[in-house]
Amino acid sequence: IIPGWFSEMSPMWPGEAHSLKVEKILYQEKSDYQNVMVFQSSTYGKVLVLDGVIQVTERDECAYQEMITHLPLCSIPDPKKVLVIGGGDGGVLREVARYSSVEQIDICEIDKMVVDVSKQFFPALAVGFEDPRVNLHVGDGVAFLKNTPEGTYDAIIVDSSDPIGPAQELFEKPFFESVAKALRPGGVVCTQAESIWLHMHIIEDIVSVCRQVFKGSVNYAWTTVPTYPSGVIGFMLCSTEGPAVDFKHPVYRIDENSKTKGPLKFYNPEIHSASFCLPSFAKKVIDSK
Ligand code: AAT
Repeated sequence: IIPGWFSEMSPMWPGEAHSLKVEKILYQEKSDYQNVMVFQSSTYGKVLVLDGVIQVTERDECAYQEMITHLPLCSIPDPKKVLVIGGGDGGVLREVARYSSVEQIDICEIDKMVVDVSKQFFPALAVGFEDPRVNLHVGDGVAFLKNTPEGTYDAIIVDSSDPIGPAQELFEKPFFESVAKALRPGGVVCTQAESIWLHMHIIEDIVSVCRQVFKGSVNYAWTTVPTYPSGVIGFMLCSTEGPAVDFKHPVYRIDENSKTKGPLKFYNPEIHSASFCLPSFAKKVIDSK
């Protein structure tokens, strides 16, 4: 441990720890679910940390929030009802709000403290909560989906933390089954699906569960996020039985000239298609499932 630096250590990435220089610790509290910390870093702006794991930094949040949102929403023609699980910082909501076709945005975040801390320290993320289409539910995403009527959503985005702690069930088969039920035929899901460098064993399990549960298509995409472990993070993109979804060729393009929202920083249609190209070692495992 280096004094004045934050090092991200976890049994999920043994033997390595990415570090950021700390200017100032701005917040530190224990919620009902996890330790919540915010610090000012020297090079990535403000950083939100839950149970010692980096969730967002001001500098690279665009890569994650834009990809986890626009990969699913640009893959279907006119998304209307969207559910976000996790994502209490509001960044994904901000991106969903770019679609004029969207009529309803539900979010189920387990930890109210994440929402409050984001409103206090991350206004550029929490702005997502200001959209009038947003309905915030504070609770467990697993329970929320169990009570969702069948066929409710066009798209579900699972912006969850790692499978140690409150997000564990969000990586298990019963959860994926309730996601599939809550989607309309030909509806899409995008879930945070860890790193090909660190978690091939977890990815392998998720892919094989998804192939059993989702009768449309099942795909893995990935992107770079410098402050996530190993610098990359992936997503599972699946669709339910119904109108076919070709994830690799986006059908909808966002109006980047919209005066209120401003231009995208990371996502574009080329990077959308490219994110499904996998290195050979990962392709071999994922295709074999
Ligand atoms: N956009 C920020 C990135 C995140 S945040 C993950 C959120 O999921 C957290 O706010 C956490 O409180 C919430 N969460 C965890 N478990 C549940 C649950 N069961 N139901 C609802 N919300 C939940 C993800 C960062 C990924 C980090 C990769 N190393």
